[in-house]
Amino acid sequence: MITTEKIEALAERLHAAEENRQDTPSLADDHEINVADAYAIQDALIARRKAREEAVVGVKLGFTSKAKMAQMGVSDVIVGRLTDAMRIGDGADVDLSRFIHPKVEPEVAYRLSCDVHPDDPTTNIESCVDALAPALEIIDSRYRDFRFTYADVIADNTSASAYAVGPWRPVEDVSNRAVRLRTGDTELVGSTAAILGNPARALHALLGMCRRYGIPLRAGQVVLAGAATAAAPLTAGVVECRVAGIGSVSVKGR
Ligand code: OOG
Repeated sequence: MITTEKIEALAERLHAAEENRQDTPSLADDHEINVADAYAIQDALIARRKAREEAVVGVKLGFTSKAKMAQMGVSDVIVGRLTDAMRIGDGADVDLSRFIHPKVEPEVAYRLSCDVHPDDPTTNIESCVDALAPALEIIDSRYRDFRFTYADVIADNTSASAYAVGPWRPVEDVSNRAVRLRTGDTELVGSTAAILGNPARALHALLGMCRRYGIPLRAGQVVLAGAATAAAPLTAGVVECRVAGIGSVSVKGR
């Protein structure tokens, strides 16, 4: 376990990288950080966003798909926080100059209808979900060349940077739906089954992680269940995620 001073210093380094749009080397190059330290750094990073008047509006899962695990060379699920400053309207423009080296991923979003109490063993997270939607997540690792260890990426709030959610609709089983991510010159095709076999499983994984790391889940928050394909570079032009039977969401890079 590293000291509180070290946690604050490393959070400051990642926060400055995000604010200045300037990448930074992996923390693991010169620090020994375990997973608990990494979540503590993430907490300190979120405290800085709150000090900047941002509100936490949801959570996101990462590495819920084998394609993403293989792309980034890691093997376990991670959780990060979404703030209101990260939200982009469906169809809205997104200014590419606010990022370092953004990538985009097609996802499924869930909406929480009640506060979830991770410590209560009787909690049924699925009964606290009232809607789902197609979603796009923009990841923008603060690390040089997206090169990071498992602890690094947790500390960096799991590369969370921006997201857009399409029209909400009632919850249904979306365990095996085709997912298409279309950007200017790339089309990636996958399935919701890539998300832990069924995106609903991501909710259970989330509950376990929130229990372990003391992350609160509140009514109205959004849960991004994780990418259904590998990530594609975010470039100028329209980017669309379409999930069979539940619709689409897009943003326009400028
Ligand atoms: C980490 C974030 C991965 C996902 O859906 O798997 C992620 C990264 O690849 O930079 O959000």
